[in-house]
Amino acid sequence: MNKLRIMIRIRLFEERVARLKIKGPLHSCVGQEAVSAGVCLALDKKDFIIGNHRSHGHLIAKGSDVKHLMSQVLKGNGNSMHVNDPSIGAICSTAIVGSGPPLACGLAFASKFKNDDRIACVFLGDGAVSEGTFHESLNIASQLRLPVLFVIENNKVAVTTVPRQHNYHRFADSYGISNIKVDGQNVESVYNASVDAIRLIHNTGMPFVLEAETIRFHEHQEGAYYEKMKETNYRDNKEIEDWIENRDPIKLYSDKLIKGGISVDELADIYSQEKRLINSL
Ligand SMILES: Cc1ncc(C[n+]2csc(CCOP(=O)(O)OP(=O)(O)O)c2C)c(N)n1
Repeated sequence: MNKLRIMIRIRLFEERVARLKIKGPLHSCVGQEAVSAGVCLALDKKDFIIGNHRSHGHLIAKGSDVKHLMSQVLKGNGNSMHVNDPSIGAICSTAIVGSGPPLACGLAFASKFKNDDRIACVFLGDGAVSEGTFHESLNIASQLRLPVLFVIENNKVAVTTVPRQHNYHRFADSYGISNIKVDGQNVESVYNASVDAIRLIHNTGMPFVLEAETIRFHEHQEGAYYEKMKETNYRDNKEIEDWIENRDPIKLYSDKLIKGGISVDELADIYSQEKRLINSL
């Protein structure tokens, strides 16, 4: 139930900020909620997360107060891309594509040095995998045996660039790092894989690469300029519609809960509570 509540909270938060038309770039994670929820619920409160330009969901799932998050987003001028909340281990989000992995290595190194058993989890897009910093970070994390969980949110597109690779997690093989690819629309799959990955990191001291195949329902950024990109058909718009209809992580998990005996009213209650929370911001 917690997984559902978090995904709904993220969705409603993203829809609300989109309506506010804030100054500066706003990258929505609508469609990708199951990755944030599945990974962050598997992490410990004391573990670190490093975000990127699309990180509202990461912070919400790690337990950040939505009021605190909204106040950062409303500062405009790109603050949505630099949200943080050290009280829940969200040390920073950084908009320079590929800059998160080295920071995660630094945090993991500090944690190892202090022997305080904290994992550093970094969220990166498939675009960031093409940056040298990702590969350097895998190399150093492997060489120094750093407790880093690299989470690749493969939404199959970097702005309008559609890359040729499909299995980014396999890069980890070259560095002797265990890895897995999961269905990023299935919150339970993401959660279970994350629990296993985190256990392995603790048991072996080695990093782990988890790739979650997902999709962004919105355009790269909110706003009319990016909406127009749809017309270029840089990605298959029919496929996106199909995913929205059939691969929505919230719908998929709600259906599963209902099949498992949870009543529609109980789910509606969660939705109403979350709606009240987000509307109060
Ligand atoms: C080093 C660098 N190059 C280019 C950009 C411009 N930029 C911002 S987001 C983005 C796409 C990143 O794609 P991906 O990592 O797949 O994340 P997604 O936006 O799909 O979540 C680009 C190219 C940047 N911020 N930093």
